[in-house]
Amino acid sequence: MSRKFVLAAAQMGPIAADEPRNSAVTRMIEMMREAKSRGARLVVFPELALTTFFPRWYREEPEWRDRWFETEMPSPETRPLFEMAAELGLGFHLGYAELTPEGRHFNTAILVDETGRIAGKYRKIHLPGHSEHEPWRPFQHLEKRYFEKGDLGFPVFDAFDGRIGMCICNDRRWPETWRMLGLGGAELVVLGYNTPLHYPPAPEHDHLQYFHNELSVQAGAYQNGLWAAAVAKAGREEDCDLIGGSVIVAPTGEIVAKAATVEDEVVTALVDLDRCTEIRANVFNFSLHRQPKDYAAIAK
Ligand code: CDV
Repeated sequence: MSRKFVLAAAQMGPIAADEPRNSAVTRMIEMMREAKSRGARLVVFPELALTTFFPRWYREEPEWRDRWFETEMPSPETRPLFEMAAELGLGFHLGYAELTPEGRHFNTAILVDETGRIAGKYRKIHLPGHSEHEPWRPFQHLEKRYFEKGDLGFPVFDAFDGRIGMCICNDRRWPETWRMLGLGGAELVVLGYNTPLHYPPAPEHDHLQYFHNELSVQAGAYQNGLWAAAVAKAGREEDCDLIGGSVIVAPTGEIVAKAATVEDEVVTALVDLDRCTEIRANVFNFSLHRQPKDYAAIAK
């Protein structure tokens, strides 16, 4: 049985602070139609794809924070995405802010299959930034204030005739993320990101933001012999420039599709999950070559 399918990366341009959820959803539905017209089976949307990247502001009122969060999925505003998935036979990956019935806040992503059913959920583990107001910054990065660390580990799901893993934005910079997903048997890792072009703690690295994105995703894919799709929310969002550069990467580490704009843009690639074997049966054959007894410090 062939395990080839067309994968779509649906980069999104900026979402204004006052842009309602249904506007973002309408943009996503348009990109789902575009992806389907190119034969896609799965479309990947960015991190926190329903709203502006709200951790860039410091606010103390809990009501201010909670307005950015989803208390149910699907909700009346997001249900059209699920209905469109079922109608088109097109799965999707969506990042959003999750508020649980117990009052817990997570930076979350879900994988939805071609019938519109949630097939998997991940909650971001490597939360970047800071938890207190830092007025010297031109914009804040308060993920450590508004979210708690994910509590689901790095699960891998059976879907799309393969094994699919997820991570979110800053997770992609960590080799541990990719190795955990690789050890879980992931053949495709999908992720979204909101990465500012300017990094206030180390502005001398601003010109490297696109490079570090590609470096991280290409290394993660190659060193674990898996496909990866990394998808941006891009462009000038509320006075903050976010990088684009959404990519689909093969298990060899090669970029096979790449966005060219910082706007809503769909890029596609033909993904053959059986190609993971090229790497996994050879240079990164885990059972043959890994030496976990020598890696104890990594888990300490
Ligand atoms: N949303 C993110 O996780 N952004 C981080 C920034 C702060 C460095 C990233 O890794 O792109």
